[in-house]
Amino acid sequence: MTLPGNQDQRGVSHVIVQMMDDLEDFFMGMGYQVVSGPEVEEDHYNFEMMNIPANHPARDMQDTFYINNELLMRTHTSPVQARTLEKHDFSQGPLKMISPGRVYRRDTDDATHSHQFHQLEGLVVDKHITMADLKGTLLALSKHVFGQDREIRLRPSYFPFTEPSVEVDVTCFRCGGKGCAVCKYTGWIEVLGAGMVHPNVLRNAGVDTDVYGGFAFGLGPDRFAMLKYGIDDIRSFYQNDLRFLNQFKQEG
Ligand code: 2U9
Repeated sequence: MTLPGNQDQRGVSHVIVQMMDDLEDFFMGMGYQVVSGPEVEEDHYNFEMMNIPANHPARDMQDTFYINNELLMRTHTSPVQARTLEKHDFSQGPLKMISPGRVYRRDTDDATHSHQFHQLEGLVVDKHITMADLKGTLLALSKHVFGQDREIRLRPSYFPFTEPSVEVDVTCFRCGGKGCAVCKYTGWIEVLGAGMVHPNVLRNAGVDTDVYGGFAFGLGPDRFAMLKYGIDDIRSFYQNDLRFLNQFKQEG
């Protein structure tokens, strides 16, 4: 009776789960639905539907773990969006969705690469969607995550599934854009990829491209958490060391 009781250890949401929860809240507040899908995916949805046919050079950068010729570990969460777009009934309104989840690549693990990491992709398809809609959305997102004073810039880039495609930089949250070690003295930090959905991708999903268009973006919750908390090694997320994980205890 007089012995001290056993103190239960209180668990902590994984820091990447916390990051994804926060992003989900942000996008749900703007009317997006959150959709998940299979991690073992068909080649058809992971590559063919995304305008990456067999022998496309982009397959090299997205080499993955193959179960057999048709089944693989998904290399991005885009197939969730392709599946949702294919089923979407536009007479019920526009499609606004995000797909957070785990993805896989044939990569050698080091401080900035992991064979398994996370993505959160977004997709909006409706009539009269422009690049201004994309830029406003990404600015609101960047301010939400990195601070209300942030600005963004879009640089031309290439993805098979968007045209035009952009890479998105945010002004450095540490120095405000003056230049420091965090932004490698450029004032800018690359945080996102995005673009207007390629007409081939819309047509693959049965969407009438004379009427509908859209934008899409992708970000890495691992990278976002590394930037936010100054974590220098992505492998820390996956080693389950409680001394690391317990540093991200939430309030309350
Ligand atoms: C559909 C149509 C278009 C998703 C997109 C990106 C740009 C992108 C990377 C950023 C860092 C992934 O986490 S990351 O490695 N993603 O740059 N993703 S546009 O485009 C889509 C998705 C689905 C149907």
